[in-house]
Amino acid sequence: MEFLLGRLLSNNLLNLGLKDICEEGLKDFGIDLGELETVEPDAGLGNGGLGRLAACFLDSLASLQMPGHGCGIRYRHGLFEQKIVNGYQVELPDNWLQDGYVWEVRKPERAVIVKFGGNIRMEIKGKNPVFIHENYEPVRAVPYDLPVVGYNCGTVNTLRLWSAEADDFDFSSFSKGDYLKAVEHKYNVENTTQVLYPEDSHLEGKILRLKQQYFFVSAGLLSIVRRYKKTFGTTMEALKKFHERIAIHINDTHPALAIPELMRILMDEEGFGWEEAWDVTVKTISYTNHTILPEALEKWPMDLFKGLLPRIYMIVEEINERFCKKLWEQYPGQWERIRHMAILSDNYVHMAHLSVVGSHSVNGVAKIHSEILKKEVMSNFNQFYPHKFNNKTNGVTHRRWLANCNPSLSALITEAIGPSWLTHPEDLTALEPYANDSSFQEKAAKIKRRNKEALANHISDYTGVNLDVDSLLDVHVKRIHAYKRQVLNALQIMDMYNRIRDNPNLDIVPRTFLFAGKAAPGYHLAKQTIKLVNTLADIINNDPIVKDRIKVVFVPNYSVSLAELIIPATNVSEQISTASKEASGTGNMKFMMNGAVTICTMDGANVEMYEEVGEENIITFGLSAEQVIRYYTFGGYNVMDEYHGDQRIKTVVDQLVNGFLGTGYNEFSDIHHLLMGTNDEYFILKDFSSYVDAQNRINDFYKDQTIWRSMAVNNIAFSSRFSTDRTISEYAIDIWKIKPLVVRSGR
Ligand code: DL6
Repeated sequence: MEFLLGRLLSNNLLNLGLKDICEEGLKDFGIDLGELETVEPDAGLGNGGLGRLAACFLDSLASLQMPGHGCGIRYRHGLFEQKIVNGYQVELPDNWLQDGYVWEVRKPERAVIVKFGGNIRMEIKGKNPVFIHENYEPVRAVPYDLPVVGYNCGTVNTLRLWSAEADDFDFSSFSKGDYLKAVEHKYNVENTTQVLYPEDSHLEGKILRLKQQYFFVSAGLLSIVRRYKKTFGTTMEALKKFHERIAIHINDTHPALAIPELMRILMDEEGFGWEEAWDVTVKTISYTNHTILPEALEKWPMDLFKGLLPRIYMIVEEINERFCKKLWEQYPGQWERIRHMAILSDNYVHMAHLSVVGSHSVNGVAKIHSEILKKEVMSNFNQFYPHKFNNKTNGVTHRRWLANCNPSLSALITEAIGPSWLTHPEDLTALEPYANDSSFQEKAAKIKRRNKEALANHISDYTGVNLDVDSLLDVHVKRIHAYKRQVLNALQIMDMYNRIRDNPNLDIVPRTFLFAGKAAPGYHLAKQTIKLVNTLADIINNDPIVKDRIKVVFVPNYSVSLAELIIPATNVSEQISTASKEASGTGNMKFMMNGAVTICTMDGANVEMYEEVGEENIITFGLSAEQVIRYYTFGGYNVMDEYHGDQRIKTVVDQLVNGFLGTGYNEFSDIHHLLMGTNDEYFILKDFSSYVDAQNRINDFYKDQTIWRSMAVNNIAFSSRFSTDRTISEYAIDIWKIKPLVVRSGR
């Protein structure tokens, strides 16, 4: 449902091998390629990590010459534009299509009709029941195709984005003589793909979102089946082999309706019986879980679901009944267990349960996350279907996130080890000996400084803050969320500030704390966090006692393009989620590839980064996931012990509400409540002391630039496991059973 593409021009030129020559050629006309690139809108059709992962997958699929395509929604408005006014986030619509979009090709001749609402009539034909959908609202789904260009290999796959349009024929007959009704109908239909829901890791049960989900799933499946029949024939025999030639992967549960929709197409349109259709469906579909946060696990009220998708609801009911029967056979009398596993229960349709039951593979996105799924969140399902569960650790495309966004570092790497790492990222390990080579270290450090200068120019244009390019750049960029603990970072900055005020000669290296990220518009705590960071920036940056030794900056409107500017300039990457909560993280990998040192909890893919790079090149702190889970089981810890037991903690917590920040009680009351009122649900105060110690270790390492530079180079050298080339190869072999389709041998 999300593809967070960012800009395509520069990446496409890189993959086509045309970047250098275009840059040179444009120079002759006085055009700077970098400047030209900024004309392209940043396609923000996703909220964060989940959507960006999908975009990285597309790059690796094409670059590995795999026949794999994307299917999504052409939202007229992508993720909102963030402005900061008086320190507060203000949301503006993202009008990314206003000047047209050069990469898309509209294909009206491939449009399909998606049916909503109405009623189902059953007829008996021969001996079999036939279900007829009547009085439905037809919505025309028109595909827009974007080329996905592989790196140096001739493969161009497709990202097909569906747009809702009023169906002309029905439009005129239904609205004859009633102009207003006709306009209203057109508006309602086109509303379906009007906007991306801006909630990240939190889902609201809005009917329009369910409509979006069915819209793109149904359109996608209808077009896949149509193409399949055209290629392999329309006979029953051919269709029974569907799963041998087609693999459909659902990115979280947002497209889970693919399961009942494929059942519907096979049964109602192609004449399959239930058993045959179920066999093909389960063998075709695989599912990735991206979160264990309860508030992000999708469930739809049954009544809403049934009204919008009457035939799909009937199919889900039948899937549920058959599944519960099997559970009953295996666990006779265990009603509670069956209720917990049912797809339909407590008046809701549970989409994660549907996804597990209707697919042949269920994977988490980092080792620790997959284990938590198996042992905690989905332990019942893992016992029932042990063969389905597996892990596929996430990655990022190293071509966009190193080669393209950090061309100078990329050239330095190629100069040292040759260019093979572009297609074989595992070759990056050949950099290891350079970690202690002073000339390489020096060159890498100079590049980092130049990248900081480029970032400093942007920041001064957008925020008026002058970034000290000689300071240690400490970066916390991602969606703003309690579990990602931007608040923990803010509190340690307050503590550092208090220490400098108490002792103006405190021995610390100059540091710039950079934050960026969007808060969901209705998420007050996250919005208060943005205001807190901006308030700290105001106070600290203007305090003469601090004398520029620490600075705080919040860069507005975080996006893929902004990340491409920030990440190459970063020294320290903040990955400080409450252990067990961040399924994987992918920003962590991008920073590592660009030679930042990570400060982190042992959460998500941080654990595997630690395994790869070794404990001497990463800074860890805090509770383990096991400890966190154990605390939850026994009702948490007593926050008062931390508050009264550590004067530093008491001071910073009190400063949130005692006027120290120049604001009244209400300004940061949600944050204060998160810490003291919810008994510190995210273990912010519990991890505080160990986090401050870890920050001090950073300070000490950075003082010795030889050590620091060696850590930076080691991080690049050992980042190769986190390329999506590795991730995609694992999906291809273990789950999809697909092989490269060589167009032109270039690798
Ligand atoms: O798998 C991609 C990405 C992970 O790296 C993040 O750790 C995880 O939070 C994110 N999950 C979501 C969940 N949203 N939903 N549903 O965005 O996935």
